[in-house]
Amino acid sequence: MDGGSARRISSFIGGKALPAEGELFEDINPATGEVVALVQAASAAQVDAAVQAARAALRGPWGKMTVDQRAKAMHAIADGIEARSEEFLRAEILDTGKPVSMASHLDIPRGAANFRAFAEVLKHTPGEAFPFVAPDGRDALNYSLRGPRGVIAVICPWNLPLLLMTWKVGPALACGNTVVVKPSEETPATAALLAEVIRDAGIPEGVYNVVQGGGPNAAGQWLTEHPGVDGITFTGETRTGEAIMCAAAKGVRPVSFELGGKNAGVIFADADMEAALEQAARAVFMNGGQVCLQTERLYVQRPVFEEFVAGLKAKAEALVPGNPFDKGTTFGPLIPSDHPAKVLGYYQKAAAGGAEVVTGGGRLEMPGALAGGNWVQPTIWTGLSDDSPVVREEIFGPCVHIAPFDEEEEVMSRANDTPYGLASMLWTQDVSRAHRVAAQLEAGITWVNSWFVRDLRTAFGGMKASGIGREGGVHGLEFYTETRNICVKL
Ligand code: TXE
Repeated sequence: MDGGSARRISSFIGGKALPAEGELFEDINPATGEVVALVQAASAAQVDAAVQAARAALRGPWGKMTVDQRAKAMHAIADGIEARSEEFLRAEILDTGKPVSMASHLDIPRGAANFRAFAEVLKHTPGEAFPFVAPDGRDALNYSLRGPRGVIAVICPWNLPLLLMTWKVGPALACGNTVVVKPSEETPATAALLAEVIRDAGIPEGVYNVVQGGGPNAAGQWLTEHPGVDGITFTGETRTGEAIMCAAAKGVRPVSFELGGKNAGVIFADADMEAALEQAARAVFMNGGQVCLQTERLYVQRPVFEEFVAGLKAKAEALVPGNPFDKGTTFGPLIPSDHPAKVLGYYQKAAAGGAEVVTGGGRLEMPGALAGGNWVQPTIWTGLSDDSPVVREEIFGPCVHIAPFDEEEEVMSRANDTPYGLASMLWTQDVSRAHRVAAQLEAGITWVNSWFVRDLRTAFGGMKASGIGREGGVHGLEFYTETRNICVKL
């Protein structure tokens, strides 16, 4: 097993890594259960120092850069990630246990792409200016100026650590803000590596800071409650979003949230079955089911129900769990050490609730060094009612419930009957129906005959309890910038 000996990871404040001493916590490899690093937990005073460093950097050379200069800096950061992509890959795999086949194609390249995409968005975003005649007959010019919001707190989850962190840090820096990042305590490594890349790219000290540690009564809470923070962007659980929103209420600070989901996929009988099965298998099992956009509820039209269930079962059973560094591995473990208890709890609830377990339903016993990892079986159920907790609550594991449906109207109301509204997926070869249904599904993003493809310039975020605001392209500017209105009498 390519485990690596325990190393030290620390916070990064004002251009310097803190000594890895004081309170330390363990960073665990979820594939094996081995400790891969000891992480220095930031104290309240260190969180305060990080916010002060970020504020000071706003007043320094960073605050005076032109858009073109910042865009160049964003490309330099992307170059740095690409130059050290093997290190990022290894760090991400040790923290998450995700297969190298996925991380090398998705997580690390997107880390760099997020900086490039927002550099280009900023360079090409037009301003607004309106010449008009004032009531006294004199000409006037009214225009807007966009400036950075200030110090942005970036609170990250553990499922796609580099990808989701850079999805926020990229636009924040491209807009001229400074950031204090709080990576998940489960996955601290790539935020620390990114600090080195950003320093080496010549970005002024204090622009990018990292505070390591937990959420409640720790770095996360201290950061979001800090009055020196001007805005908070967060991806994670809806209840955590509520807690952060309470913290943000003090000082009336804006938030941008992408939260939980219970995403539905709808398969009509006329779907291209092979393609639908291929993508549904990704939508359910990729990253061990730990992607916010993943499908946990599938509705399949009755004439193809049996065929679809059998097809997805075959895909689930063809997944290859194993050492994440092996190229042939296609299925990884759950990430946090306490996550199997939550997911297996739902596996038990499903069985107790009378589900038919089509495949899986328990722990996955792994050999050798992998025996101590967080492995659960890819699982498919049928036969539960729509009001079962398994069908209503976010599980965030490699599992799905499949239910049959008859009519379009019926399936839309069932798909929308959820407090969440993050993503949905729809398979049909009827173009009119595709547009009709997509427009009525209550989700921030709907994929038609596809899953997990998106142009980074489009709006991304959730409806209902799945979030507030939209990030992506120019849509993120609402949060990452402040617009000032200037009116000049000529
Ligand atoms: O998430 P949290 P957890 C879902 C998934 C999972 C559940 C719990 O269902 O089982 O959330 O996971 C920080 N103030 N998702 O507990 O709590 C925390 O330190 C400030 C969905 O890991 O949302 C971490 O950095 N920060 C999801 C981050 O919030 C706080 C991705 C995420 O932790 C805080 C991950 C506080 N009071 C889990 N409490 C998605 N939508 O992608 C926690 N944090």
